[in-house]
Amino acid sequence: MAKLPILEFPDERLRTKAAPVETVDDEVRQLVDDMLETMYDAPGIGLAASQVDAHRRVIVIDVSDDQSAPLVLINPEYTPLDDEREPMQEGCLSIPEYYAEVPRALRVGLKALGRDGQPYELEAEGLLAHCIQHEYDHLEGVLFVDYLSPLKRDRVMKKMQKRHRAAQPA
Ligand code: GNR
Ligand code: NI
Repeated sequence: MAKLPILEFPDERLRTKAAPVETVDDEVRQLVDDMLETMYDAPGIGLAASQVDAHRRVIVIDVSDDQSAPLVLINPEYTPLDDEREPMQEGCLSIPEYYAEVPRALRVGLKALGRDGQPYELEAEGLLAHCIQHEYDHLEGVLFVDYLSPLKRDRVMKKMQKRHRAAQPA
């Protein structure tokens, strides 16, 4: 397994729309395993392939407290199960040290392929439901700051530019 570098906002590669996986082969399983290692190391509760510059429809999630419940979502599709949207504080490994409330469906129905290539379905609520929607957005090139006001998004942009300048002194 290998830890992969995570792209950071406003890197334009995060805006790439991910392509469906045609076959869950060794290469895809390797990507899944590397993504799990990267997510656990970060640490985060989810990671989309887009964030590690692999533009395929692959997501890993683990919302457990002890890294005991890895979920693999390949070619995921979800449907909101409520009309209501519930705000929840979100963060993103591609936008470090920034948190904001994002309204999302409280419950979703999910269909995806697992690491074994077999289709499965589940219903999720709360944090897991939010996380599924956040990760799915990454596959579409959407980031949670896109839901904020232009003023707030501008502030995040400046903060990240400052962070990247600090990381590469002239
Ligand atoms: O680690 C993460 N925490 C989180 C908290 C609330 C809603 C979504 C998330 S996902 C995030 C990791 C990440 O950036 N995934 O793309
Ligand atoms: Ni994210």
